[in-house]
Amino acid sequence: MARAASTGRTLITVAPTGAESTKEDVPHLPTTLDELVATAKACEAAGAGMVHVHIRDATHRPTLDPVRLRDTVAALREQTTLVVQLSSGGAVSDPYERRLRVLDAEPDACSLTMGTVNFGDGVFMNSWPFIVELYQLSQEREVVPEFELFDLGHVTALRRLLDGYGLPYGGAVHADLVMGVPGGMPGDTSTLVTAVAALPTEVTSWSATGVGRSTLAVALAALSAGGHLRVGMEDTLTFAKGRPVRDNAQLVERAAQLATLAGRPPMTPDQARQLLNVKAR
Ligand code: KMH
Ligand code: ZN
Repeated sequence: MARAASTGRTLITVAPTGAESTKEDVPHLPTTLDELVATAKACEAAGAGMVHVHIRDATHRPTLDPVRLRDTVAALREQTTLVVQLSSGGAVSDPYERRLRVLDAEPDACSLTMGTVNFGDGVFMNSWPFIVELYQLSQEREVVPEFELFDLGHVTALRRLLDGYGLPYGGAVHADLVMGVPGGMPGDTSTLVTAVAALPTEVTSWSATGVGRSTLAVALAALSAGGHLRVGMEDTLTFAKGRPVRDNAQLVERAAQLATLAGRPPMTPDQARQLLNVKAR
């Protein structure tokens, strides 16, 4: 069923900010560049190998401003050794043209969502032509995509993409199951097992993310099935029932403990680079 993690180690990706929570509601959400870098450093120390980045503007609102994106990539490269993955998803309101321009910032990796999904009260649009254009751009710019799969149909779309357009830059195929989004696949063990069994054989590694209350259930299921983990305040703001998340490092620390308990301790950023075969920049 599940592909075993070949390295014997777990890639922990931290998604510290996202585009959905507001600074007003969550004052400790890292929204400034200084806050983002500080959280990235703490998460690296706690066991993260990659950071999935959404940025905010001066008023803490989500933005895909090209200059800010470049500055963010530069600052994260300077102050951490994490693999830097920029979100190409942005916020549900971001137009395709701006999402494509994310690659101008020359990150190590980018997210690439494999289909449209209802996203709470909004719709996260990813038409087939857009997916293909973003994929071909990632190949051209030598940026490693992480295929975000919010639903089982997105797994089918990944099969179609690889058949039609070949392997990503670097040749490794990394997918992330994003589970528990209202409108996407549920975050539970049986769904994870089904989705993993359906992954194309070209997939060389996969991780899972449980949104909201499904965080722990999905992390435990992923570890038992040989997968990697994504955690962070983009995905959950509750550490345990009635206990808000302290910060991103707290979520990474717990993921690292679970991974260690599962016999596959966290991999270093360098090992993450090898796993994903990112370009040396
Ligand atoms: N903020 C969501 C609408 C991604 O980063 O690529 C999209 C998202 C996925 O978070
Ligand atoms: Zn994201």
